Amino acid sequence: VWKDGTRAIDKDVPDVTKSIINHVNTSLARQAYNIDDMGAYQAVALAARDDLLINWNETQLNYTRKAPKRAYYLSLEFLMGRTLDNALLNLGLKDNFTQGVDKLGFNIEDIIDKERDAALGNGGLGRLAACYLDSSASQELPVWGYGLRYKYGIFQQLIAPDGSQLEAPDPWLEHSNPWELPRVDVTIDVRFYGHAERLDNGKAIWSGGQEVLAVAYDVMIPGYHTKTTNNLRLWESKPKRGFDLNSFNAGDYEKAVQSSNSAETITSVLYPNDNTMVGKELRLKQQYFWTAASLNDIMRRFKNYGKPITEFPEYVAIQLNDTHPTLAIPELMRLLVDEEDVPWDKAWSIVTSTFFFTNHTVLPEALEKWPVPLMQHLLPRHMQIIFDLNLTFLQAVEKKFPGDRDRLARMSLIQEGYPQYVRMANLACIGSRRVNGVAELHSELVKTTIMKDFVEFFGVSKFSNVTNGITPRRWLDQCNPALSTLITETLGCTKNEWLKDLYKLEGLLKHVDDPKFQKKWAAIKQSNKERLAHHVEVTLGIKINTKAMFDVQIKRLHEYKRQTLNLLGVVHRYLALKKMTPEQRKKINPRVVFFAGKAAPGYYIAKLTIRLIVNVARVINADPDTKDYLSMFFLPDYSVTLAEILIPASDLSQHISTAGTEASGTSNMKFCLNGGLLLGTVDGANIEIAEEVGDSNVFFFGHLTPAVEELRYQHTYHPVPVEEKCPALAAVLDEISAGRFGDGSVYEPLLNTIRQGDYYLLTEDFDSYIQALSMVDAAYQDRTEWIKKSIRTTAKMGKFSSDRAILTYAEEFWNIEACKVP
Ligand code: 26Q
Repeated sequence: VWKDGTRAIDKDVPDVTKSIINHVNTSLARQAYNIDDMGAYQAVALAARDDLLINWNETQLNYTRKAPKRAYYLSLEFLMGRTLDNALLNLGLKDNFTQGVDKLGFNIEDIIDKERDAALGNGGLGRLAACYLDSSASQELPVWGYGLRYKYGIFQQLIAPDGSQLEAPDPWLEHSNPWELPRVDVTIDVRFYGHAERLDNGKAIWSGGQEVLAVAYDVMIPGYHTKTTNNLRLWESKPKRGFDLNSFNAGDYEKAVQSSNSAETITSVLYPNDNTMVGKELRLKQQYFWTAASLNDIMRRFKNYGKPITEFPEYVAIQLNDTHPTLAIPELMRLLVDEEDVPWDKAWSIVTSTFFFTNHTVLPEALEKWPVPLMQHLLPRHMQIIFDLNLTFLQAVEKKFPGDRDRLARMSLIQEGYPQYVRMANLACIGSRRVNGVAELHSELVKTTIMKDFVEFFGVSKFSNVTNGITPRRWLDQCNPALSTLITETLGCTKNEWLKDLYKLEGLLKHVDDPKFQKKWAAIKQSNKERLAHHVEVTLGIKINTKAMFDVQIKRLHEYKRQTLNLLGVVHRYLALKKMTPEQRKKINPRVVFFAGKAAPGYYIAKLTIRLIVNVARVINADPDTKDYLSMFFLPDYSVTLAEILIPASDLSQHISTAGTEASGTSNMKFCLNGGLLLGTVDGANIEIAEEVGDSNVFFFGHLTPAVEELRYQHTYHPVPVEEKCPALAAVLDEISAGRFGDGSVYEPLLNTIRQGDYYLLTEDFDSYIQALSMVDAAYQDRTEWIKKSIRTTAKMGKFSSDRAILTYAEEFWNIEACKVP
């Protein structure tokens, strides 16, 4: 029985073994005595799925009966990772399954390890969506996710012999996926191309073109210790008609299957770009296919409530995860005006009461814009709607700011030129009730930069902040079970209580000075470091000194995230070590620096950065003078699952973006929750983390956001050579150029981004970065003080639970309430 009085699923150990054996015999059609770990995983997953399904059915039935207002989270990315361990923990069945599996002669951790990640996302934005689903279900909120069922998730990363990144496909569905339920009965027609004919009063008829089927696959999302099990609906594209019979009968088989192939292509692969816009037609097709199918589905469900269409916003809230689903705005207009006969103005008021828009970046290269000719061709009716909306909108702007032509040009949904472009952020803004950023600083930047004109037009109250969060279930209880147990013992409340009210972690502060507690805390960190070292030894065949400080930077490769700064810092340290005598070196604390992360396949500089990291690592790790004091690793194929091993093992993590560029960051929260200290710039959520834990428990460096613009101006119009600006950095660059880490000419394009222009301001921040690293070294010398900082950090992470974030969305934006399963 859970604390709230609801019953957990009853499944004792004999029930568990019975159910697993049953699935081996029936679902897998195999013999129980002849099963390997992979077969065992499949049977165990099916056994857990049975329990999820019971809860899922009851939850959905309850929603249908009670007909509450619902919220929908539209995201092109859901970076879920593995499911089995999470499902067992949320169901409260981990112990019984562990024992049951043991009785059958297997080890639960080995079985868990057989599952492939569901990697339907690039990075932060996709993982945030996954954390929000976990929190919605855990808070018993009627929230569904909508996304695409990509056949291939984010590519697998390999490292070539020369150190560069190679990409391989991620066929994650090769083995059947027990966590999805195909809903062949839920299919929706989606139209592309064709012709839109205007009628009176704003209506039109859209016909012809290509029709594609969207087929629903449902993924169960269990809440932590609650019956509520929500739904993530992913769409797969399918041809509407098998193949073109006319061509087939004429003997042209290639042409006969062409159009069905093009239908299947839509959901074949996740675009591997993160924080850069790529203007490919297929990507726009994905966006429309997904928003059209989702809105149609949402509309059908709303109609089952039997309410008048004008009450749509009383029962439906839709959150747009960045601009990727912005086509949902003209699509809902089309459904209301063309298909439901709602007058244009009424339709617009329904639309603008339904949508909410989250912005995740202010970087200009990441803001989505689509060529008008492309959109006209693919979605002729939507292009009409956008032009009509724009006309009315610009008239209103003109009325409020008469004669301000520059303002009109900036605010227009259309960027003029040849070709014209549709500005998706502007459309998302005018079509939504509220707009939010993802951390305090970022939300201020949204208001003062990309949305400044819109703040002046709509008023500031439309714009706000919801600082991101992470689920403590996956990012502490699941990935760091020993720490979770120690916390539960220490706090004197149940695990359920603190995992659902993370502010309770503050209770750890009482124990900061207790040497026994400190010792246990340190021992857990140590064993997590050994777990990581073991993993690296098994997968890469490399031995790691676990007595060293583990210093970790894991995130997508991007110039603004400045992995290069970290790398150049390591080279600087290496050169300094080389100059020391053996006696001097002995005083140095050994350090192991870990990097991991993928580069977009078309991002040349990011890929070159990986290549340099790998080749610097080779030289440093092989140098007998220094290798006991400094080593460095690039761990290939970063994933949610690898993060779950790396994060609990880190002493220090780096979040060192140029101030004002990282909207929030969420791994910073994960490291701190696991007692890793933070080395970072005054950017994104780093600032709020420091506010919580206190300045003395984080290591900050670098210029602040307001300085960045001025410095960039200086770099452009009054450049100063690196040798003058920052001699220490110039020396490092020269060593690389001179070939100390392999042919230096290979890296010139990367080094030149710093020597010329230096848009991300490495030369401005290098000295203070090196200084911050020395302060880290000094702090690590006093191990007891370090452990205290670590405890204090974890204790103050309450704010960063995604439960807090999702409740803010639910209460302040969506106006939805918990809907408990009776
Ligand atoms: C857009 C158009 C075409 C192709 C790809 C894209 C695209 C895809 C992914 C643009 C952006 C993304 C992903 C962005 C992202 O992950 N942003 C991160 O979001 C996190 C959650 O809010 C923040 O913590 C990070 O700071 C932010 O970088």
